[in-house]
Amino acid sequence: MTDTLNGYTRRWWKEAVVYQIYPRAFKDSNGDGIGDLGGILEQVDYIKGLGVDVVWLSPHFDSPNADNGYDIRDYRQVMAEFGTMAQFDTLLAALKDAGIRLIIDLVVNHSSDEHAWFVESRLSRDNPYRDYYIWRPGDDGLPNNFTSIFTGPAWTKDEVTGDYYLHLFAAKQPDLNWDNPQVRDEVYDLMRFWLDKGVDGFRMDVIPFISKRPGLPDLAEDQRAKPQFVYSDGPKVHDYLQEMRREALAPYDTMTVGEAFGVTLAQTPLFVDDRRAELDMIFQFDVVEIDRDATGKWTPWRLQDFKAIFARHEAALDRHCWPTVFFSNHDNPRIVSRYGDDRPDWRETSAKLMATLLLTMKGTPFIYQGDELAMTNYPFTDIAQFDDLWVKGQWREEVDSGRVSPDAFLANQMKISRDHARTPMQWTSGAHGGFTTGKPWLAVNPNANEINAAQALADPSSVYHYYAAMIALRRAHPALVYGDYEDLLPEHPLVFAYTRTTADETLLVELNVSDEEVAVDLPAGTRLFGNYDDAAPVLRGWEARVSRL
Ligand code: TEU
Ligand code: CA
Repeated sequence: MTDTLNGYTRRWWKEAVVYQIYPRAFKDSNGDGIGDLGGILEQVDYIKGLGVDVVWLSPHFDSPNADNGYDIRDYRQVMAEFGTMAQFDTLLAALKDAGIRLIIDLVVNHSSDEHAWFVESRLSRDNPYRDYYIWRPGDDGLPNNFTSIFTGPAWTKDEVTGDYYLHLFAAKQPDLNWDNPQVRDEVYDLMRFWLDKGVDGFRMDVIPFISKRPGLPDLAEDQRAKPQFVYSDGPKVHDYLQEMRREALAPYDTMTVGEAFGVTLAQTPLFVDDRRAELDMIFQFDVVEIDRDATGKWTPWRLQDFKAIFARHEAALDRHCWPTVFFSNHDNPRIVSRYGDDRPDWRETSAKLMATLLLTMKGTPFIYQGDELAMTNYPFTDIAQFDDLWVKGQWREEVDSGRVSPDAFLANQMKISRDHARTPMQWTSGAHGGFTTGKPWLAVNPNANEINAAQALADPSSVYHYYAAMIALRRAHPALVYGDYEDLLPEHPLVFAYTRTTADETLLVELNVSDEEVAVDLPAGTRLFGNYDDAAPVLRGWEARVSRL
């Protein structure tokens, strides 16, 4: 595919819809309470039924699971709890048979501290692997004021040599030293290992963090609340990504998407402009940060500001750049609880509205497992119910120190916790939502008796079938992929209305982001699809409509 449409070069990954699987929480096939590759294999038809083109698998590599696999001990082994390499190969083949590509999670800003490289590295100052990580002498205390994204200092003193090593995440996630060419060669080598197996590309974990500022200068006072804007802005990141493309990716037909935590919209083209040969796409954090204040706590958001993000992207990204669209992932709360309305009367309608938005916006859409069932946030009431190391770190820092009350802490986590996304997939109304016959590693949401895949598959008007129909609609209308984007009502506080236009057609999307009836003055057009059965003169509560003008 090398032709163009509306000025864009057509590529399969621009036209694809991606489904993200967090294996630990997807489906357990052997009763140990942990999701696994066998479980995914059982559900290939379920995934195929949505009509998605690509699966992104969160880390499936050998790991001690300090951060649920985002701390890799061996990049060439499958996590024993998830299964075997033979099962991985079977899954890859089964997905290909179903017409689905597979991308895997490349976590190479850091490894586990149990990775053989780090085990060697910490042994002595002159170990050949010493320079695989970032060490500084420990005599004068912390080498600089960097903080870990997961709270506390980004340095840990290692008793063997008395030196500190850098970890921008947990202490069990030491940062690799990308300035060492041997490290880069190791990474390109392991990428080829998986590409040679037939994987179709990578989602790259916090990839902008790989280049560190020379001399590791301290964070300024105003950088300390959100250090990601410094960590993502090292001088060599683009050299390394271009080298990675040449050395590892170029011979293969891949898709790459970088998790660009801390990258601004202005910096985005530097990563994704196709003339630079770096990444195909990045995850920009504007949308998922809309309800966070300057310190990262939850804060209410306005529809006008939400809409403005998409208008800014349309203006800032030219025909050489391709966006992504995502409202959730394994690091964020559930879509329907956060942007929709998860009360019983509106849960399904508002989840369908969010599906309409996700699948009619410009950019490759990413669906996170369970959002196609309109799964909701978990009703957490106690710190003991959480699994995420980040929540536990924040609790120690804020509650144990007496700065924040337990109630205030829990109220905030109810809004933002990553664990909302990580509770097990709800397959049936049976015990543990049909996720496992054993004891699940994280509790299943008590609403699984009503909200589950068996129910959704049986109900033609379910959110699952709505996703499938929206994906089919997107496939049938190239304007929904490549069309120009224009916001028709940027100042409206309740309605999001926009067009997607190519030379061949103009589609109008109308979304009432509220439970009130609203009348808007927009052209009528021919109704193609929506979350109510019929056309009406007003937009009803959480109504979503797609029409052709
Ligand atoms: O996330 C990077 C990251 O910084 C997020 O945890 C971010 O802090 C959060 O989304 C802000 O809302 C990646 C992975 O997605 C995450 O699961 C890992 O824990 C982290 O890297 C470390 O590998
Ligand atoms: Ca299992």
